[in-house]
Amino acid sequence: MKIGIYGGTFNPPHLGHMAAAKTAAQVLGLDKLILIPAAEPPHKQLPEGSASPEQRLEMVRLMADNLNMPGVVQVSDVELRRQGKSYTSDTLTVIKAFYPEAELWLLMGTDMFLTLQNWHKPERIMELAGICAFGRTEQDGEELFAPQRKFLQEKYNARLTTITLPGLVDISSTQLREVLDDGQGEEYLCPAVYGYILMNGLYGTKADLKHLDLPELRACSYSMVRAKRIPHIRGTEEEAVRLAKRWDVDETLVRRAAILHDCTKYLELDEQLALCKKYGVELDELEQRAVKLLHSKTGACIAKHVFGEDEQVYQAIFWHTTGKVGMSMAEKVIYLADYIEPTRDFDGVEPLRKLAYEDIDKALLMGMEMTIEEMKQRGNPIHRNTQAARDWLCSHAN
Ligand code: DGI
Ligand code: FE
Ligand code: FE
Repeated sequence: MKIGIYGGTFNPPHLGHMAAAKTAAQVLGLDKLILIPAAEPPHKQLPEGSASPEQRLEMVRLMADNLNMPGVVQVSDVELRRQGKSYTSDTLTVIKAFYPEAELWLLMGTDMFLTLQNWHKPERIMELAGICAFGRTEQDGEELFAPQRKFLQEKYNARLTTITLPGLVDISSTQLREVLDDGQGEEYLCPAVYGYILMNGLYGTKADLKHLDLPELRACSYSMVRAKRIPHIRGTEEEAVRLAKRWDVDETLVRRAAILHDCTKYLELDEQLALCKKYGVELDELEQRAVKLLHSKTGACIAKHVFGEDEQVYQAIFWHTTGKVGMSMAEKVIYLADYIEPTRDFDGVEPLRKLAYEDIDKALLMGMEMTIEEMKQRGNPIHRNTQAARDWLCSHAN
């Protein structure tokens, strides 16, 4: 088994780290790639205004999830759990003990590679792991790389490889931190990581969460969900805008509702219940135990209280899972967009898509009847709002 180890301060993790991780995994043929944020880097003090170790760990987790390499990429908090400076030699020792048969590769950027002999216990590092250095281009630093390679090979008998990163994102975390407080730098970050930075006011970003532009609102939403849900949220936004154009509904309203509609989807039941309590949402008996029915309510609360969205956005999110009697056009659009957006794939989605642009009420009725049918098949209780919405549409869709 080949295992890559990619450590660093990740303050913050950016697209350059992502490209390096992806390329290294491919080029080296890694079975596993472990990302390890350092608690206290040995070679430098963390600058003032840095994110805390826990926040850096959280950002690395977001980046890892967004690398979309399940089963390969994982994040380790070994260095955060260890007291004192984060020495790579210690970390490699721990990993080697855990995977005694594995071939380890330590990944690092150019600067680190050129100073490897100055690290704590370099002989131990190179005994435990091969070194994989990233270059920007084929020629990049070759005049520096070549003598360094020769030196490390002769002195430490090191296993070395260099990989070039095509289209490397030319930014450092240092530069990024400098521009983030001016509202720049978004293009160098994975949206979910950028959203996390904004929501936590890191690096001097003091975004007014109540008046975010669309890209920032998207970033915040994506930072709250698993990466695999993002295509669905993007799809819902797209579909909602198309439906809004067709049915003459406010585009911005449905866009903002779609962006946020599933933002609390991954909260546990106890967290959902706590939010409902905090924001005074009353729940019936079924809702208190059916966690899937709660994210629409808590999502609406976050939209209103955290992001300052208006009542219509709140309502559209609130009713997106069950529907209700007397739905507004915006509520209908969000309900349907969620149902038929381009990444949805189930029996009957095509006729439903067609119908949504011909007769929105008939499409809604069809959607609700499909949901009811599915609930019955799965043995799930049908919520009274789902049933009432269906009956209401049945009485006036024809
Ligand atoms: O959040 P999404 O997956 O995009 O879609 P959604 O908000 O429509 O949620 C769908 C889930 O909600 C699905 O797992 C079934 C559940 N659900 C919808 N209506 C009812 C329901 N569950 C019960 N028990 N009763 C309902 O009436
Ligand atoms: Fe949902
Ligand atoms: Fe959804």
